[in-house]
Amino acid sequence: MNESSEKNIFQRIIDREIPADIVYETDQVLAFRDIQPQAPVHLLVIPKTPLPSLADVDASHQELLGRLLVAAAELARREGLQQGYRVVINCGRQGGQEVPHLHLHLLGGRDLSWPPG
Ligand code: DGP
Repeated sequence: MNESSEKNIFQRIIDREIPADIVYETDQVLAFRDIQPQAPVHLLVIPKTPLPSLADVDASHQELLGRLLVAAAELARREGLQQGYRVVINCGRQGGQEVPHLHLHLLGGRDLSWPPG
């Protein structure tokens, strides 16, 4: 298996090996539109550094996690989500996480029900 085939799909987006509709980028954070949107606005906000899931986070990631949330809030403003939105982190198999690279879902543009299924 070569290095490229071992990468998860989000790492390949970070490395520009596959295309994505990128809407935000800093030195540490990338955001792009979800390929299977569950709402009129559905963005994924990810760290550029490899970090499989929230379960792998420790105190050394505190600043990075703050940056991800600040990016989500900024993007919600940019996307016109003044009426509200939801930020979701799926963690692990039972949490519904499919891609093993930490990501925040930013969902908005419609009424969102609670609790999730
Ligand atoms: P999760 O279940 O929390 O791991 O969500 C993964 C999300 O990633 C899911 O909503 C679909 C999205 N996704 C999967 N593959 C791609 C891709 O190649 N490009 C983009 N833009 N999104 C993807």
